[in-house]
Amino acid sequence: MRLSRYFLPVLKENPSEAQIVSHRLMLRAGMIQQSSAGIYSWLPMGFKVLKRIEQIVHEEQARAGHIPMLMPTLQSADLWRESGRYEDYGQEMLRVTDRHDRDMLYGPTNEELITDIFRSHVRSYKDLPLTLYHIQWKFRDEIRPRFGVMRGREFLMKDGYNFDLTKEDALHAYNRHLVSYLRSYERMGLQAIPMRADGGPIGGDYTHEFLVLAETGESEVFYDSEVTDLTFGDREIDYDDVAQCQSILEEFTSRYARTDETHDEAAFNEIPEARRRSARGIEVGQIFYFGTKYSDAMKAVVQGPDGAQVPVHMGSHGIGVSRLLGAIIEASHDDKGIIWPEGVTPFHCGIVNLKQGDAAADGACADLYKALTAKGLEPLYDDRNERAGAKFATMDLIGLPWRITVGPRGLKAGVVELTSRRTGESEELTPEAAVARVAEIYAGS
Ligand code: P5A
Repeated sequence: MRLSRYFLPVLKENPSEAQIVSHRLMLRAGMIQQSSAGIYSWLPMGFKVLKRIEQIVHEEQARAGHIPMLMPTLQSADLWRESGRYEDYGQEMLRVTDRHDRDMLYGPTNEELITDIFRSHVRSYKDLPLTLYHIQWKFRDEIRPRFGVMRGREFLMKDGYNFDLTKEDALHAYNRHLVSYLRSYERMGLQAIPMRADGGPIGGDYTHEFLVLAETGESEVFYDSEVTDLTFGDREIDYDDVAQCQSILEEFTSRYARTDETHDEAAFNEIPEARRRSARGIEVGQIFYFGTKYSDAMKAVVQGPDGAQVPVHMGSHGIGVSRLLGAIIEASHDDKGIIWPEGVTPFHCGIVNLKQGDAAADGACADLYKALTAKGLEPLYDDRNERAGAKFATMDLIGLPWRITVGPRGLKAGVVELTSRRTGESEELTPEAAVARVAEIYAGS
């Protein structure tokens, strides 16, 4: 993409409504625009990152054997009356009436709708296990929408639902989700720690939230500092291997790590004092096992191996896709702007032309652009007639992890400059070597 032809409405001033750095930077970098309280338009740069995050989620769900689909945003109130949640959900649910006076709602989550789909089609235990998921907009009429996309009213969620014959099978589905989420967050450059939590309006008492530690986080958390040493890394996972998934769950959840809702002071005090931590975190996902809560209420039964009709065991599993942009920026920025992890960056590399209009510089930039594109990379070429300082400031603000700077002086010596946004370190390389370096950095991601 050439910047002169893109739509990147960066703001020079700090927007006064933004209280935390991620919100401020998303507005300044022209990623989002508020349309009303807690509801945002996703401008091209923000939209691009949102899609990168969705892509990672899809890839990791596919590995786990979970099946993508799409359910609507508007749902009939009748299904929610069946489960009993229509009244229980309270004012967070946005209720609407259609022209025939039918009660509808903008889905805050989809347990009822998916259970209805399941019971319409699945009759036998032989069709289990089954895990379906989608990535769809949700609406929760939060009392205090704030911090930009962190606590929105309309927000994008990945929500998955497992259907299993037995509790044991459903717990394996739970473990699969835990493993696939750990992998997903790591690919996004985040450490998200699973912590024992509360079931809230979704239900069930076996649930973990995934928290990214950050001072601006809304959740209060308590943990053993050893949990921060755990990384998932590059392990081979067989998602059908029950014992392997269980051992990963144990590895990541056996140490004390809880949100304030389930915090147990006595258990916490058993950790050696030097390892006790209380901090704040951003909840970027949550997984639940709630047994037959919905299948009992909505009569989602299958014929078991002995011929009897049994309610299925279920769980639901969510990732806060739009919230993740805020969480990633909270975890990765400096005073000049965003620093995107390679896994989610909107463009792989910036190209800054120090002397637009200079034939050699223009030609070298065009060649770099072509060569990077040929390697399957997406560069953002700042071809505007701006001072070098302004171009660097924009690149630093929008946070592309790598920048190639091209100027007539360097070109005379046959080199361009490759700079890391994270470390600020630069290297002089031939244009060919710079392309090869950038391609190598992204290989495999
Ligand atoms: C799990 C999937 C559920 O709704 N039902 C389907 C279960 N879980 S949850 O924890 O309530 O939500 C899942 C994730 O969605 C994000 N989230 C939000 N993001 C932005 N703004 C909000 N107002 C908001 N509310 C929830 C969180 O990341 C949460 O973990």
